[in-house]
Amino acid sequence: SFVHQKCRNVDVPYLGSQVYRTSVPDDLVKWNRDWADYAPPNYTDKKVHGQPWADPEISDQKFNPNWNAVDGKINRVSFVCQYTFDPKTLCPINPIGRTGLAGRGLLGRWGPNHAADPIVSRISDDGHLEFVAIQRRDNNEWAIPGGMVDAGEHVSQTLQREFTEEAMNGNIDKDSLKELWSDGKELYRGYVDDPRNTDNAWMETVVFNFHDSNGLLKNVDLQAGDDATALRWIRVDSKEPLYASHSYFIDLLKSAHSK
Ligand code: RP5
Ligand code: MG
Ligand code: MG
Repeated sequence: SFVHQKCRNVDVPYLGSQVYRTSVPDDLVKWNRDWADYAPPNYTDKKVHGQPWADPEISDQKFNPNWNAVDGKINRVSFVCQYTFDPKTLCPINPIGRTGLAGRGLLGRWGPNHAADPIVSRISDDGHLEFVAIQRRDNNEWAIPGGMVDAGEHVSQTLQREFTEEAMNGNIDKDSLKELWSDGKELYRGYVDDPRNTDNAWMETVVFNFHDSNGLLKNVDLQAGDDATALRWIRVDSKEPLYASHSYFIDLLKSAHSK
């Protein structure tokens, strides 16, 4: 079964910090494997505290979320399973297993943090399937231009908003891509092996493909914006390393187009 890798990296400190994860061997990822002395560092970035997009501390008396449910405007349902809780800290437990770090790191929500990933694709003039990729400002890796689902936002809005922000530098020329957005196909929904994941907070996403069969993007100025510092088309067969689980999502894109 699937074990996460990128959120167990011990070669570098956790993004934006000096904190190193406890090294978790493959065979001790699952929580049901005994590891009596497991005591990972507890780390939540200061930037997270007090943000409108972030939860309070678990111990905060005023914080009474509806776990495993749509909690007002926040989706706390996991695509993976009904998550459980650490009996000592009462924090939600990563359904894939240990990551070597407790707390939330850079993530705002305890439990699932929901994102959406728009894969905008086309066939190049010389016949290759390719997609719009951006370079992330936080760690310079190439990625699908995805982002977090805002409170109360519908996933279909997140997909368009994030693409517009990160790959069109905010140019709101909505109508030119109307046809593209109306014909999305879901490729994936579930856990993301994101390097920011912790034992108590993790990324989940919905991945949609918007394939430009009609050359609509020829009339659109693609340009990196917001959290993206560069943009380019990447061929699906380039084997180029991508952020988090994004290579897997591109494999799904490839299969969807080879049918
Ligand atoms: C990944 O992080 C998701 O697949 C999505 O691409 C991204 C969302 O986070 P930000 O881009 O907003 O940092 O796990
Ligand atoms: Mg974004
Ligand atoms: Mg993003």
